Amino acid sequence: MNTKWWKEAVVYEIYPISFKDSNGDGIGDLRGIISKLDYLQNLGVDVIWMCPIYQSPGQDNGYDISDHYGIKPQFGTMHDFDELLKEAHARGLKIMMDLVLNHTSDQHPWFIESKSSKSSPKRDYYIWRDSKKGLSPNNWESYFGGSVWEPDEKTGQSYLHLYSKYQPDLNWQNEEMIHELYKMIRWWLKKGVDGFRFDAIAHIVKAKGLPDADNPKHLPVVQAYQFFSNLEHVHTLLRKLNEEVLMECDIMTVGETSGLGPEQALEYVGDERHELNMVFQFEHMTLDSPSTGTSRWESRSWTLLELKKIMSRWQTTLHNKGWNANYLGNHDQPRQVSRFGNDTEYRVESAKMLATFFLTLEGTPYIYQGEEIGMTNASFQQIGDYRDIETLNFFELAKTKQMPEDKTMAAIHAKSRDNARTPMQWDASEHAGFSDAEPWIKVNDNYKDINVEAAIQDPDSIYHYYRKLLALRKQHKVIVYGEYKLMLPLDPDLYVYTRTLAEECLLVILNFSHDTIEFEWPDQLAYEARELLIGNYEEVPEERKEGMLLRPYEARVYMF
Ligand code: TEU
Ligand code: CA
Repeated sequence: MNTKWWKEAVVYEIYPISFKDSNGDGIGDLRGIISKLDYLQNLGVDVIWMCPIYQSPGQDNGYDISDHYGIKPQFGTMHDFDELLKEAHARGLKIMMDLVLNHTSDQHPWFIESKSSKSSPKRDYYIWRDSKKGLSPNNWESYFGGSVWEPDEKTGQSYLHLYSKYQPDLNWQNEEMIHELYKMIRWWLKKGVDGFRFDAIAHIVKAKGLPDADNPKHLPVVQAYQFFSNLEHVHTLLRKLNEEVLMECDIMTVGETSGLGPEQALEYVGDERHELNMVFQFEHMTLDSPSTGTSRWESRSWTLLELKKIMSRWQTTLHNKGWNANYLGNHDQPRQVSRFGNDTEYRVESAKMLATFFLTLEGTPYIYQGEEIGMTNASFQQIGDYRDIETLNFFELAKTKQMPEDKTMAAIHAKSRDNARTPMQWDASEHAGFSDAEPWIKVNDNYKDINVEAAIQDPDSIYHYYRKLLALRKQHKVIVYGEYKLMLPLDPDLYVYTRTLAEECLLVILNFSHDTIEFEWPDQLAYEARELLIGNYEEVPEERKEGMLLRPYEARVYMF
């Protein structure tokens, strides 16, 4: 068993702009985070992953960096950052930074210089091409809608951007640029940060020649993920980054890698590869989209059988070879309880059930802010209440395609990234205790019922359930390292698995349905020796070996 501190850690993701405002401008900030460190310590997490707080025009809430060495004033100062690091460390909490290496802001001095002329020494830091007879250099579609190419009048060339046009992609064929990034990463390491999340790292390499994607329907732009995702050369670059910069430090790394399966993930996280500790996979995040190749804004209903299949493949393929990162939500995804649970009648039960799930899988769990109190999707009625650039671009594009507005809004309610970006709900006071002023984005209407203060006072709350789960994880190594085995693979309502480490065995039973479901105790597990470790219903009726009834969204973890 290859033990590591980052395997035993639980990560809490903070979206700084929406976490806690300390100075009454309606925007979350670093001093706000400092004021909540005790809260996080009490919850029992170990690492804070902080989404970008660098200098940025804020077109994509900080994922458009204009100075990697500076803090955006709305978040605070470098002094505040240093204090946050110190205060976190004093509480045994580690800080993981978000590194955006695929692109910068169009306001970054490198890009301003690159754009200034074809002969600029920094021209090659980005990806510039001539237009083809007034057309874009190729037909690739950007993640945020429209072409990946933005024409520039001054030099008559276009630059490539996989995300918004405010986020030009860096050219990883330029050694000088790469060395500038190394220098920057070393600078943060020297400050004592404990890890990095590598944003969109799967995309830093683009296919040679930037070829057009097949386009049988003659669309103006088409999805072309295969030309800029998980290409072989990414691995060489990551290994080099490790050799030259990361290797000596005992930090933790996680890469954001959409579009791969577990076998391919091993190329990033395999023990012998020396690339990343773990990656965020996206397979379970596409469960409720019709298929690859369709817009991520389309929805379909998903089944538990598919979820089991996907998660089981990741669990078994990586066991003893690499390491998983487990999450059900983040700042780019809808709220987990709204998406995979039930955010009305069984909100509390299903939020606890989902927590039981992703906190008892093999891998490092990532809790996204607000999940520990069961926060739900934003579901704003007016488009004017949305702030996310991807959502707003989609709305405009849908309009030009004459999509009926109710259909557009339904898609936004289901999938918008703003679902999970509303302010953290701290208490029942005005603006949910997030700020004294009107927040940058509306607070969810349900904050009077769903908030941290109420959750702390209620011993049966989701919050206290998370605390218990996190404490159990610290106590029992089997939860961290145990081998996963799926049981009842064909049961459409129950997700059941065991985790085994030497003599210790865990049985996890999760009812994903809103009905009461019968469960037969598996013969191979010693019923008599069982001990209920945790369950999400306060009272557990008399247990039975056969025909044990599991209530809606019930979760139980037994130990042998
Ligand atoms: O997200 C990137 C991201 O989600 C894509 O790489 C993904 O493949 C695609 O969206 C699938 O739908 C990161 C950040 O998490 C996000 O907030 C940023 O907007 C984005 O990068 C650009 O920096
Ligand atoms: Ca503020």
